[in-house]
Amino acid sequence: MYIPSTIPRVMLIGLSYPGENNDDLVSEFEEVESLVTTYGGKVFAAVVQNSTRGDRRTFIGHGKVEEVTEIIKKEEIDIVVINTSIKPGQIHELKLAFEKANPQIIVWDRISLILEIFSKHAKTKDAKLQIKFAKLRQMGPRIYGMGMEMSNQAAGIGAKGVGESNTELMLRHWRNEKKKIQDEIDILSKRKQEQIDHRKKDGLKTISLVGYTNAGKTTLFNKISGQNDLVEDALFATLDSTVNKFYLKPLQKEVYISDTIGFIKDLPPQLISTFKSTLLESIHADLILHVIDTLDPKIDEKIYTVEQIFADLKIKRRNVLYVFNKIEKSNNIDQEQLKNAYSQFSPVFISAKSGDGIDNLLNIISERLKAL
Ligand SMILES: Nc1nc2c(ncn2[C@@H]2O[C@H](COP(=O)(O)OP(=O)(O)OP(=O)(O)O)[C@@H](O)[C@H]2O)c(=O)[nH]1
Ligand SMILES: [Mg+2]
Repeated sequence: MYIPSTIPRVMLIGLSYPGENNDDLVSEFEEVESLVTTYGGKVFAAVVQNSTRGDRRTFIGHGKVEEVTEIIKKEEIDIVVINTSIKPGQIHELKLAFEKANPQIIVWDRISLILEIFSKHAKTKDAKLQIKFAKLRQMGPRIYGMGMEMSNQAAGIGAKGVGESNTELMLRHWRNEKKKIQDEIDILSKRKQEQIDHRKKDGLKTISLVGYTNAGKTTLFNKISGQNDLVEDALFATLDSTVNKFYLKPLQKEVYISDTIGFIKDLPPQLISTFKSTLLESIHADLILHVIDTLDPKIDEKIYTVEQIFADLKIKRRNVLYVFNKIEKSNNIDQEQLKNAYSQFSPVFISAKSGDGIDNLLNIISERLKAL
């Protein structure tokens, strides 16, 4: 197949964990590969490194660095993605080493890759700022400062204070930038909070859709609210949240519904706190629909991941309703077993695609909202 050169050629470095079986390893690779696809790249090579290696300087260790460098050259790799989170200094070291094979090489860890995806898809000012902030934090003063050094050279500015070393200068610059963005985010968050309060005063209830990425939240959002938002078989297409008003027939009232970013395993806590402003909408909803892909072989693990994030965000469990989606295809799934396992979350079974179970879901939502 002919691949145009505009599609970045990506190499993955996966981690194998002690006691991990092959299936787990394969599914981790599949997940990171779909992240790469969502980014717009294509995977041309992959290697595995033992997670316990943890070399201080390069994380993967000297031997692996050599091996990867060889492959970068042979496969003409543009981006190397290491599927875990590592220190900015280690990313820097890896980049220096891999530059021997490709002077333009880009090295990302898992968080950087996620941030790049968000960057590509962010539409609102709020989302863009949050990403900028997370990236800044992710890079750390040294890598961020390297960009500054170059731009200062180019612009001929030597704005160094008396007795200030380069490192101090970079740190100061990095801190100032962070503060500036944080202030802007705070202003927007405040405004958003005011909108939420305003809606509350209207007396209209809000329901929000949350869940693991690709569960079908946006499909359900479109189905219920009659919107036509982007649905993609891709991991979290967007960081923005969308709110729409619709008439909830059984309740005979209008309600708000919000759709937002899908969660993912290993979304680092610092990212969650950065995206809190985006998630405000969900946190403050009267009812949260946790949308679940019933076809997913890793269903329990993904439910658990989302639960963990709920806990981080201090979302009350009694506000959560489990919505098992994609049932039109899940012939082999034991609904009774899921019902029993998650009985405390009043599980509902639907297909956002075919419309199966949607009327029942709307009835249940109405009952829950009435009871508030
Ligand atoms: N078979 C089937 N596929 C569905 C159903 N609902 C959604 N999908 C598919 O699942 C994929 C993901 O759907 P989205 O609605 O974009 O999922 P999402 O939860 O919004 O994903 P993120 O925004 O990435 O978090 C798409 O390919 C949908 O067509 C369903 O009821 N049945
Ligand atoms: Mg979506």
